[in-house]
Amino acid sequence: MTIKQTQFDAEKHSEVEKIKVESNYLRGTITPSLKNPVTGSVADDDLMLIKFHGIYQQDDRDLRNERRKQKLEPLYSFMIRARIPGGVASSQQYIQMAELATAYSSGSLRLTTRQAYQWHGVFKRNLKTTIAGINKTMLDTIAACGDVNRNVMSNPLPQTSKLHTEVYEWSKKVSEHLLPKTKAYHEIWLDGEKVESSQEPIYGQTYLPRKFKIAIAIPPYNDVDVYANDLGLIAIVENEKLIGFNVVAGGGMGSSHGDSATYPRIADSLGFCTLDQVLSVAENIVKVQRDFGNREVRKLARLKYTVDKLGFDGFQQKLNEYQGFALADAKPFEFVHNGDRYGWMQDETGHWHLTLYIHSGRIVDTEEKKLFSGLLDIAKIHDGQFRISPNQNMIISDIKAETKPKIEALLKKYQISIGDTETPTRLNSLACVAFPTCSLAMAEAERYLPSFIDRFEALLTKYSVREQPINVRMTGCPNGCARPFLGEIAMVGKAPGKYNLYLGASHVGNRLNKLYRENINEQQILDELEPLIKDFSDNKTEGEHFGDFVVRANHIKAVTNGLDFHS
Ligand code: SRM
Ligand code: SF4
Repeated sequence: MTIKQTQFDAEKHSEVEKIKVESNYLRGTITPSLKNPVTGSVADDDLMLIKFHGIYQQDDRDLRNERRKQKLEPLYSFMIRARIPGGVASSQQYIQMAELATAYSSGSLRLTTRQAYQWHGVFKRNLKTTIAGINKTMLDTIAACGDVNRNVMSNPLPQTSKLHTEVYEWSKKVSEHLLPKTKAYHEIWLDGEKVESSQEPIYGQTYLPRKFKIAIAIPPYNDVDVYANDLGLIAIVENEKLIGFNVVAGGGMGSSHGDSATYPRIADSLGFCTLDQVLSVAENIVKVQRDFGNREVRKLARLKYTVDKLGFDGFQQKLNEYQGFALADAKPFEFVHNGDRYGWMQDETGHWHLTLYIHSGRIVDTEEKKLFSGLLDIAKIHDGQFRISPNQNMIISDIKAETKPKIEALLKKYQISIGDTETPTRLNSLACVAFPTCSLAMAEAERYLPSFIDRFEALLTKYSVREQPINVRMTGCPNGCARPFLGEIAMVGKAPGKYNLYLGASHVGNRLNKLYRENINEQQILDELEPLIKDFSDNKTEGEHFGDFVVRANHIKAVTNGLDFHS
């Protein structure tokens, strides 16, 4: 079959498509923008292009009004995101990343819900040095953002070293395979040799219509929230050997308040692929999206909308045509939850792994706790890895038996939690960044979640269900960065102090939740939750989770398909 790749259409396509096509493969005017001393920002068109290089321009929203009053431009700075497939870094790399945070950013490292590191608050004058520093650690920021495939997630699986290594290698292979091939990144940030033109064999000049995300899960753990991805791979293991992956496609969380054309969606099952088919399947799903995704309206441009536009059968047929083969039937598997497993664990090689609870992934020193310094000291005596979990936590992994007591002593010294003092609900809670750095935030999330959980825990205690693990997720807007629509309870920001309350996702991450109450404040949320928690306490069946209970007890309708999310 001959594939006719989408060409830019100035009449129909959005402004962003024009910027991409005129950028000479993502170069734009980024270099002159960086040199312009008059402003702390970059030129308008470059705002979009720097995302492909792993960078977002932001401003401190806490200071916006004050600076406006003083007739100053906003306090611009940049957020840098590393591409780090599977979230795995060596101790040495961790040390170097922490040093960059101290030297050039606001002094914290932020672990993301997609297993990446973020540096916030980097000023324009320090951007090149910071990116060069990240590259010196043998990591990079290419395609950490932008209309391309992003960081490929994989289960950090501390229980078995062999399977983790095998699956992690796949996350690297898929990530490398789908990387943009333009030399713009090396030219701009690393002073690489100038190349006149570039080729993008997979993406073409206009790249993808929108971001694209891939995650690999290893059942029974769905900690990557595989169904929230454009492409999900579910590892199938037989006789302790990885034989291939079940393929799911068309997942995503983002939506806009009040716009029912947008909706979160759970990925559909396409079948099973063998290991030698993986790269072809990933590449061809990307190509179908490249050619059939919506390039006119960006908020309808994710693969999930392409799948619904073509219809599931139509999408599958296109994919078969592009890849030249059909997938086999999906293999059986089971997920048990989508959270992390905290504390110490020993693998089959005798090495230890420690999962630490990091509130919202923020590694920072505060008056109360020196988490940043503590992890840095641990990295200095540990010669294994640091793995980020898909839930913003840190796994110190491959710890030798003789290093374990030394790490334990440092944890004690710095009072770092191994997840044995918090409630299961706090451990299962997630919040996105939101204020003060996120330009799209409508309400607080990371800074507010801990105090909300304090009050929610009081409710759980009152009704004797404090030990129940309930997934609570909070975001500052409906873009869904903490995957709120897969929370058994979710609060999605509507306005300062006001949230939409969603209920009824499954505990294993394979069913969406649904809007329960709109635009309410903390007290109203707790008042709404109290009778439900009481009912849960009185009437739950053995082993039943809160999300399943509220559906069974008819408090909320189950959402089996993204198209039903608003109905
Ligand atoms: Fe996100 C945009 C933070 C995971 C859906 N996300 C943003 C931006 C960059 C705001 C912006 O565009 O200006 C946020 C920067 C805040 C800051 O100051 O750091 C932001 N997203 C994050 C992170 C850091 C949240 C976190 O607390 O960890 C996560 C970084 C992941 C990474 O390492 O790559 C993050 N974002 C997600 C996820 C979860 C996931 O992928 O598993 C989602 C939902 C899944 C999905 O994509 O459907 C998500 N982010 C979005 C969207 C909505 C996309 C859509 O389809 O509509 C936006 C807005 C956009 O793209 O226009 C967005
Ligand atoms: Fe920002 Fe909204 Fe994402 Fe939160 S969910 S980080 S507020 S874009």
